[in-house]
Amino acid sequence: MALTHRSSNLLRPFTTAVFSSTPSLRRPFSSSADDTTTITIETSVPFTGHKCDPPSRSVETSPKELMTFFRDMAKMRRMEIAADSLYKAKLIRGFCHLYDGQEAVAVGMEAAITKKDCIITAYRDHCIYLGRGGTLLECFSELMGRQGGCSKGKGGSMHFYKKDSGFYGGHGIVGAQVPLGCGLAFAQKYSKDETVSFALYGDGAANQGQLFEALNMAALWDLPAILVCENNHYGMGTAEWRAAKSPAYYKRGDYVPGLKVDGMDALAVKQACKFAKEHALKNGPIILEMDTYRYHGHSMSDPGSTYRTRDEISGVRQERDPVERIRKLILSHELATEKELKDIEKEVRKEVDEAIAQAKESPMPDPSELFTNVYVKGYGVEAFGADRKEVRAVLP
Ligand SMILES: Cc1ncc(C[n+]2csc(CCOP(=O)(O)OP(=O)(O)O)c2C)c(N)n1
Ligand SMILES: [Mg+2]
Repeated sequence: MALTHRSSNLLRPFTTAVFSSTPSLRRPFSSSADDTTTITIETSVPFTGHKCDPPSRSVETSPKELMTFFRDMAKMRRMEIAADSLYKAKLIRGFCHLYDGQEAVAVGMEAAITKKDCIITAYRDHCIYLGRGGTLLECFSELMGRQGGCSKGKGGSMHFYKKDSGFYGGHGIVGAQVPLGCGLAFAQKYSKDETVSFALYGDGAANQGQLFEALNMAALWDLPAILVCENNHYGMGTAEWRAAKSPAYYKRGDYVPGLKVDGMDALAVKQACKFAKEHALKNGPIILEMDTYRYHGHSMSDPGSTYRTRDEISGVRQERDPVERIRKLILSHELATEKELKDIEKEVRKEVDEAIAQAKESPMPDPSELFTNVYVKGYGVEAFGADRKEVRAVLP
């Protein structure tokens, strides 16, 4: 049996059903005059609901939002490609899980919520951090273990945080962030501040027991918790159908409503997250299954080509790529020319290169920092830096 069994639905072509409420006039992206004009776009595929009536496929957007989606996703894509090179050059060490392919989830979710709403995720966290308003400089500094990083260079790739805009990490234990996310939702309900928490997890994590325990409590107490299953169809090298008896993750909450969403379509993600926020504030938890795809392997040690075919990867790139989808929408609505979009990509590339150069100037954490922000103090244990020479200290 081929390993890609049951994955043919990964290749779903873009819809051609795109319509606008305004005449398709040429609007240069640099002009802000009609940036807020309403454009109505149909999502690529309909939403599928479980114990709820799904929202409409017609999503309202604007030239400004589409241009922002394009720029933000291009920036995320470029950041991850640059991280790949930095890893290969040994400037990033340890774990590193890249998000390219899944960008529409990060930008679509942000477009539906505020920074008072909380997000918590697993280790594939770089782009979520950027979406929360983090800078490229903080990202690259953290990735390279520098003081200028969002966790002062002590967290690395898997542990990005930004509490001032409701981002609670960056977690390495599969599934463990889901109960924490429900705890955030408990605090939000307790303080009556009308905000919600998004707890992101993968299709592999969806089989974890603690997820169901947390969901039970969230449902009992009507917590404003939105569980977002980023179904990229693989947990490390294991295809979803080999790990899950039912890979219909949006239905796996049983008594909790769910929605299946095209996670490669930023506008569908926005619509679903808006719907979920309204639902969660009124009725308690809901599950969103985002049908998405990661182009890279699971982590830097996985070439990502032994358990899936190259045709599958290039097929998704050609048919469903989230950046290309927005590019096509912008071009078909004549909001910018191909050249203008290429120029944005060039600008983004420059921003990324500059951030990397600046991050390299940031010093490594001081050895005295080895023992701060940890729960348990050492017992005279010796600690070393990555190369076992540079940083060396004895835990107090
Ligand atoms: C409790 C636990 N078990 C196993 C691992 C090893 N592990 C790390 S990632 C991963 C796969 C998770 O896949 P998925 O939830 O689909 O997320 P994705 O990597 O696809 O984003 C596993 C088994 C772990 N980190 N924690
Ligand atoms: Mg997965």
